[in-house]
Amino acid sequence: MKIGYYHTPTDPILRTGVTVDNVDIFDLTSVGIHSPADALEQGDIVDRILHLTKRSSMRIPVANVLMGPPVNDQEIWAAGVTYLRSKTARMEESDFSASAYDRVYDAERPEIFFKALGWKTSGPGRPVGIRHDARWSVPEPELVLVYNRRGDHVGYTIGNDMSSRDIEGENLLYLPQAKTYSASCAIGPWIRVGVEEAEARSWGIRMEILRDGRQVFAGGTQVSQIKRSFSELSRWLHCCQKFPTGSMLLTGTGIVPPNEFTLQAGDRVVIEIDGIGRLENPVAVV
Ligand code: DO4
Ligand code: MG
Repeated sequence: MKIGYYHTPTDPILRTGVTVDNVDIFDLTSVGIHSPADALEQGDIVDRILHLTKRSSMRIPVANVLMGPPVNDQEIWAAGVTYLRSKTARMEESDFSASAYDRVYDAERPEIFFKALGWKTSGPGRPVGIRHDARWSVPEPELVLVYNRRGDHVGYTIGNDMSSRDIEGENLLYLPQAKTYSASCAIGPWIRVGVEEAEARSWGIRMEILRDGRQVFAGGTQVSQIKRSFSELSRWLHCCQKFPTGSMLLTGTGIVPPNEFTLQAGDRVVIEIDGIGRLENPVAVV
């Protein structure tokens, strides 16, 4: 079951919807669920939402709607150096801080950093940003853990942790500037619910980058390559802080384009995660 925000070509107002078969969306706004976050507060989400779909009078083909980011005012955080590939790439890009990546990969405490606020994220089809003062910009396709306001892990979505590798590589203290700027985070379109960690760990993640309609990068990884368990990441995210409107955690990247590759304005980034779907965004300079 997947929950998201949708609108129709003739009505720009976002409504909450659910699909079970990827063919039809049942409208949940008409039965009192005003946001995906509201849906995630329902006890026993899958049964409760299935029950509500029986009362929903609106049913629309998925092919006829446009999707928004499934997020409102949640905080978006990100874990880093959770894949061996990410550790190696970051040690290569930095002269002075290489040992920091090496140590955090094996440390008990993971790297977790603030990424974005929900209202600042780009939904499907909306531009993701590359900084005008960066020379080396890459997308980071990541599985996202979704939490309700009690801190329960209730779903999964797709995220893009856009990053300026030259700025991060120059000095690790520049990490917030390399990671957090306008349109630096894309999320969506769907939140998958009712899936245990073991099943999510069997999913593949793929990314393709298109330039003038031609593929200039393609790569893939497996969720199973994430070094840390989801409960471990969740525990550290919620250690010493609460999120009264819910939160999301990007779980790190395992797909890194070659060092000579940098994104350009007009590129399209396409990310697919089995079990969730596809997130596609054009790239723009900010
Ligand atoms: O340490 C810097 C960021 C790491 C990151 O974003 C990742 O591994 O995905
Ligand atoms: Mg990342």
